[in-house]
Amino acid sequence: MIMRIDRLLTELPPPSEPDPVGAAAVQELLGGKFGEMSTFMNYTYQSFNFRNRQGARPFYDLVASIAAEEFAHIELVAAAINTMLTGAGEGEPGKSGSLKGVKGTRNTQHFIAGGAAALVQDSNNRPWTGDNVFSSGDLVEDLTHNFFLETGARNNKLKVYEMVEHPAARALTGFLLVRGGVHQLAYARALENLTGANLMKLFPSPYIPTDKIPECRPHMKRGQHLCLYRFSPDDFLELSAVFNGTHPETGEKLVIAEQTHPEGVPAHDLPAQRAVFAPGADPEMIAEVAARLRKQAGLPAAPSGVVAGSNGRAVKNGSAPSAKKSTARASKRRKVAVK
Ligand code: MN3
Repeated sequence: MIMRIDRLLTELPPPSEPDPVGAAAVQELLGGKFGEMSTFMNYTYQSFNFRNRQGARPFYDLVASIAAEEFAHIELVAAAINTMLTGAGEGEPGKSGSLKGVKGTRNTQHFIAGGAAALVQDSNNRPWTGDNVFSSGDLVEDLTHNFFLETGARNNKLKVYEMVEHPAARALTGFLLVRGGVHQLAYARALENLTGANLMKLFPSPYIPTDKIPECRPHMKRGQHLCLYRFSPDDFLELSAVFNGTHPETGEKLVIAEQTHPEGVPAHDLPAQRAVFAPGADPEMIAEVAARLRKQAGLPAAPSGVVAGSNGRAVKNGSAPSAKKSTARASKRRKVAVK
């Protein structure tokens, strides 16, 4: 089973100038053959299908833990696409011409099938398919496939980085290049530990060092290029048996994070888009109903969730928490960390 935390893995900028054409290109990183849907579902099914997992425990733990992070990568790509689409199709619901601004865009389904939102499709609007999942049951084959998948994913991320200049796409690709690099390395190290074959020599990867990309550097400074997370308070404890050695680019030691998962940051509460009926043509009516139901249920009048403020800081009950409070929350999270 999986536990859900209402945070994004990294900070994305708030909506700015909409870029629906760029968003259509970013779709490749979500629903493309080498996109996050593919990494998520490949590792998820490989972990579901893993036989003799006690006998092969460190490898099972590795695949299962990376699968959990990939869920958060899908969430992040969707958030970037939604940010880029915000404002592109905003207008009066039901009025002729409200959506004419997006008539010529690359993926009109973003607005017709969706509410100015991510679809489970690639950059040519083809739906993601389970045919993209390879789960042979053979550990060496599966790990080799995963290494190749991460290598292709990194290639695609670099091309989208080169193609799309929207700040949300830049923040997204900068982060995913760093984390995808760790996953690529994790599968290479697992194979090397299992068979002795060094795949990093077979594929000269990455072709472009991560530290040459400005949007990657802040994440590297925080050590995000070196660590794996377990995404579980008590399970998947054997990662260090296969994820070990040094980073091929920097020579630094690879580590298992002390925190079970990254602290994460609150997502921006993207505004309603009435012309595409998201979350409806009359969002105020939905908010009124929610407020009434909240009252009937004995909940506080203000929503309990946390969203990002316009300055990127967490906002709860309409006000940013003090630095002291958020530090206390971070240290509380760290306490559940297992060495
Ligand atoms: Mn990923």
